[in-house]
Amino acid sequence: MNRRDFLMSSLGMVGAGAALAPAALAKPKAKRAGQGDGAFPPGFYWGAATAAYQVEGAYREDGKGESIWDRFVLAPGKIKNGDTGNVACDSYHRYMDDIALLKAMNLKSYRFSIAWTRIQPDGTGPVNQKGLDYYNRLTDALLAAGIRPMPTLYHWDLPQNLEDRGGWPARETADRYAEYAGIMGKALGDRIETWSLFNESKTFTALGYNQGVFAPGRKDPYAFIRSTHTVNLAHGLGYKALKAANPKLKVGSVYDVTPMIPASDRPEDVAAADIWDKWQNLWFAQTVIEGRYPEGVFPADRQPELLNWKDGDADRMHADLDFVGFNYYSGTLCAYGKEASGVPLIDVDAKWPYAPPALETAKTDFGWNVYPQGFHDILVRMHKVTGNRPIEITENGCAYNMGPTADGQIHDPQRIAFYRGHFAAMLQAIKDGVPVRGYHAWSLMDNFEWASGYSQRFGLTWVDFANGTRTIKDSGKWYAGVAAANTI
Ligand code: IFM
Repeated sequence: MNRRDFLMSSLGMVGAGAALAPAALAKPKAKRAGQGDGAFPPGFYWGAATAAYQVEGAYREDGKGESIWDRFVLAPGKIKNGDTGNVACDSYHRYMDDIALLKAMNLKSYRFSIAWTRIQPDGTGPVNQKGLDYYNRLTDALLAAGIRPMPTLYHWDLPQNLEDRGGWPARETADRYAEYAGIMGKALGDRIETWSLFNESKTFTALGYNQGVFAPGRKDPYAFIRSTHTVNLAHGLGYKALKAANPKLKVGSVYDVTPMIPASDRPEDVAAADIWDKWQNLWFAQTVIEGRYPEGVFPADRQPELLNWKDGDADRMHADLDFVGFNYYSGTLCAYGKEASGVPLIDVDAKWPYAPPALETAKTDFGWNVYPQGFHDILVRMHKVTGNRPIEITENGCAYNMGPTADGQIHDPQRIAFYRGHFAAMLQAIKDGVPVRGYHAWSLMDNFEWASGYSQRFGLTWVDFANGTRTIKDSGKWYAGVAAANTI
């Protein structure tokens, strides 16, 4: 899509309050899908997602070790309002409440993550049985409720001990990760079939090692680039460890993707979009699936040194993923420029063309662009990389922060509008041949939103963080209807 088409489609969404009007968001796609033709494929998994550090709390209970987030939240000024995940939604104790929410919303899949530090408090060594027991309980309760457990092994909470030994920039961390993956495959593989290796590799490496705004808070571009390679190695090694634990396991991974839209037809802007597509969308997903990096991001003669590449790494990082998870939040407009993005540059990439002007769309309360068309477009784009593998939407959602009104209910029409528009876009992608088999809303409930603490609410359920009580929002009730009918 060129800039003019893009802007027209974006402006179409923001005109005169259209962001609040579900019909306006859904209209173009609904027409293309055909009236009354809003059915999803039979057996489609409707679900919701959370992550361990964001919901569990119990940060020192039952032998849990310290993670980089347990440490990072203590650094002054890093987290809005000084919030921490020490208690969060208290899901470690209230997981049955969470399952009741899933049931009330008619959901058949729960994507949660496992805290490595509950299993191996130091990221290496013997298993902490009490930590494992928690995930045994959660798994068994989900299965009893008829809900598929879909764990992610790593959602950003590296054991602090491994960070002290070098963290993700150190190759050893990939070996430790594979050991942990094997432990989990053996422990839960008899009951859980579908496993995700990592959540959003590009985000936790960049924000944690380059920009310093996520744990562990480092600002070292060279360490950052190495960390991306270790994470790719860990994908391959972790995949093999899970398969060795139980060959029947279906192993995938979760990538956050965004359509890169050239800001103009100028060749420089088109090149900017192309290189950022490789760096942001392909660097992990395509690399793992194909066992090779996309060309042209770094100068070929310097790449091995930058990555700390060793003979045999192509095989080590390769993983013939059984499915792929995609997280989608918004689109990105790309224009040629230098340093305007605030992304620190290193000497070899001083020519990286990247200076994203703001997308001209409606915004969520977090300031993120509402751009459902991009959901369709990025699915069609990534399908070219993932081939016939099944795709699951592992996250999609929006932060709107309205709370209970006098009636005790949470009226959040903006969130319903957001979802309605994105479901229409996803359905169109399915009709266009993208094999999407499941969808997980982010999030089942309001939770700890990393550096923003509790200030941004992504939940279908309102959580009162003073006492942990949960109230399903209007959007959650609406979603329950979609899930039951398997149609929009
Ligand atoms: O809360 C996060 C989640 O942990 C990873 N994906 C994006 C969400 C919203 O920022």
